[in-house]
Amino acid sequence: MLRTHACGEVSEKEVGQTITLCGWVDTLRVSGKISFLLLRDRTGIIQIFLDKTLTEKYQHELKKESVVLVEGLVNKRPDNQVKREEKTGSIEIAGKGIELLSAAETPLPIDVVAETTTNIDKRLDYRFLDVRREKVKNIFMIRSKVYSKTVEFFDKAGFVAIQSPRLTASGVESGAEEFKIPYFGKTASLAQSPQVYKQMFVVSGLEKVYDIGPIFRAEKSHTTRHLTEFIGIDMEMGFIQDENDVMTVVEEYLKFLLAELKRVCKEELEHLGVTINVPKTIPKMTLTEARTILKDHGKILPDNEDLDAEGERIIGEHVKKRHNCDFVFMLEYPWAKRPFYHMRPEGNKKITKSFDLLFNGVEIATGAQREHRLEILEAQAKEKDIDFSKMTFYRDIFRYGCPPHGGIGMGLDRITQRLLNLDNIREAILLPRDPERLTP
Ligand code: AMO
Repeated sequence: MLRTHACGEVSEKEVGQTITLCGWVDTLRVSGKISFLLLRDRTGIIQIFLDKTLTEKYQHELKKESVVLVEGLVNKRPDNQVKREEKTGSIEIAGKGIELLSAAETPLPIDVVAETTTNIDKRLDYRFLDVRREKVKNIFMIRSKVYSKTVEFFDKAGFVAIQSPRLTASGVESGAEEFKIPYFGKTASLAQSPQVYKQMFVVSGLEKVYDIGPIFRAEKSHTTRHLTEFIGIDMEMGFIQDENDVMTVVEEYLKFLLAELKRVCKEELEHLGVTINVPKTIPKMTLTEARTILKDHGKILPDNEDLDAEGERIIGEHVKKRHNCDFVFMLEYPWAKRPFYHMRPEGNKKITKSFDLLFNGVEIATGAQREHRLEILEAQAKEKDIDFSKMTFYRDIFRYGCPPHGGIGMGLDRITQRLLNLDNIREAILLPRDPERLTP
């Protein structure tokens, strides 16, 4: 490796040692004939003292954001010089030699400063520079842990990781718009969900599967919660009694995830000013109950309608007040609004055995028990005017021994957005895709 230490990891233990650091020039403060270089890498910022010779040689070369290698001696700093923003505040490096590895052009296209006034579009155009800001970096450090802790949970809970195809012959998620692309003289669709495949591999005998990967939706939505490409966390499990079994696993997952994030992302969360509340249990509410609450807020939700964004917000606030919980499972969605593969309870054809999960008043997941009885599934498809005979490979799943099963699809980007109270989902994904944005 080029360096012996990372900037944020040098401590008083290294005093007296000569070390090598690499990083970006955060600031160069020239003070008369000497200067102080604040060198930054992923772990933090460290101060390097440059004497007259090094200052003369480098003061015009060390432009902000240039990448340098510094060799120097670790010294203890007098207390009165310690700057709070520097993680390694009690020590500084006496520079012995500098090598400019890559000069940054000036001016920088966006501000690489703690608080920027650059608008989000410009920041996204130069996302690799935007991520050099600590706040933005922390969002992605936390998102990375949301991903890895999700894998850890499902792995420990006995789920099998599958990676289903994203190039598909036809759409698999009824209701969601498909991106069509040319495919060797045919037309393919980019997967709008791994729905078919996760059910298929429960039926294959793997019993419990999860699939984390990109999902494509050709929706012309210009909202703060929709993307055309997002990361889905999908799971499916067999031999369930009903949809409550799925919700139980999801509750365990969230408790694990949030407790682990609190533990492993302590510093990042503190820096972002985010407090995580791990729920003891997640309350459940039917849409019928929600209708009454909404009515009290002057909002009418018709029988066959889904919650809209405002409805979700009102319910989220109600649950927070009543149960002191950031989450709520919403139950019994109307058949009119759910896909044909959701199971309906015995004796009530108007609702489904499905649920949504709201996090701080925004939907982050949809789940259900699936209809596994072929004749009923065929009849349900017919009711929704879907030609089931054309869905041969989906139909086959139910023909050769299919356990009762159910699952859920969650959005990694939405979880991150809600967790960190970000106004816009675009802040929670490195390179968002929406109807206007296809670059970088
Ligand atoms: P659904 O379409 O509700 O359900 O999607 C599941 C979850 O995916 C996320 N999501 C999105 N995130 C960002 N941008 C979008 N355009 C977007 N669309 C959806 C949300 C949402 O809750 N097959 C079912 C899941 C299942 O039943 O298992 C499905 O895809 O967080």
